[in-house]
Amino acid sequence: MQPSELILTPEGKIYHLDLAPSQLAPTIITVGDPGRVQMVSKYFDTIETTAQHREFKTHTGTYKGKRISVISTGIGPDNIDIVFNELDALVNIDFEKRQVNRKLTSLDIIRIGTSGGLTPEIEVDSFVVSALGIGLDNVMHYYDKTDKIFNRDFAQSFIDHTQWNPDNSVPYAVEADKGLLKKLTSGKTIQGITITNVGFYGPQGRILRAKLKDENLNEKLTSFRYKRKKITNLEMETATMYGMAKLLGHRAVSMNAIVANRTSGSFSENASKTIDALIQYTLEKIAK
Ligand code: R1P
Ligand code: URA
Repeated sequence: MQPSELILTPEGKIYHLDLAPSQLAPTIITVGDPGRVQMVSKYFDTIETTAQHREFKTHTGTYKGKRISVISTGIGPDNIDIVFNELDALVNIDFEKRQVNRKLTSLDIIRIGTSGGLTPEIEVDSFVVSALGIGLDNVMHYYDKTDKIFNRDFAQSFIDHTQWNPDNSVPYAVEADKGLLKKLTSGKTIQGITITNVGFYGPQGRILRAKLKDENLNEKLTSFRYKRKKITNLEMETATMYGMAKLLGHRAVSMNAIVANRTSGSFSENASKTIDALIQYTLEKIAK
């Protein structure tokens, strides 16, 4: 692998994450906000590594004896392409030989993020575990061998129902890792279907001053059903994470703190408290 493809720093660290292979734990929590890294690591018993380059901040340590890395991805699917390729490189590429390892390693990757609820039942301050992500971004379409990863029937049904504008993207659907989904689900969570889109305003149907081509998009998302299941929430990373994880042989699940409800127009009065509760819930479940 050429230096232009596998980019390493003079210290032998992967370029964007600024991490060496020994600094990454096999269980990784991703958060969007770099400020949320410390909200997670403050619960660790120990912190062995801290790193930051651009929006990618990492703390690696232990929680109840389990080694965990918490990494911020920043906002959006484009950053997920960077983070997932570099996480995979840290465990599956020999940086000295610049070759893929013969024996591959699978990581457990758990997102703790914020999200907007799409139906009245998905109340502000609730926790949604995404059983499936619908990707309205295009990151996955650059990769080969996605046929076995995508749920084509689901995506087609979504395209038909929404009369999806092909100028926007080609929607795809990917499931969570079943083992992690089960582990992170309880009576405190709702299993849902999560839409991942490329923006927060227009792509999520928010109108401040710029007019939208389709002002009814969110209504179409709310009325969509697949085998009687509804779309529950909107955010900006989950489907891309699920696609990249499956493509590279890792396990991923996305935990959503619902901070807004798009049908009632409400926003959490104490989003930090809800995020903190989801962090504590997720850490407890991972440590078991
Ligand atoms: C938008 O405000 C951001 O919040 C959500 C979205 O996915 C997007 O990244 O997640 P985070 O709170 O993890 O950043
Ligand atoms: N994050 C999003 O992407 N959308 C919301 O409505 C709330 C958080």
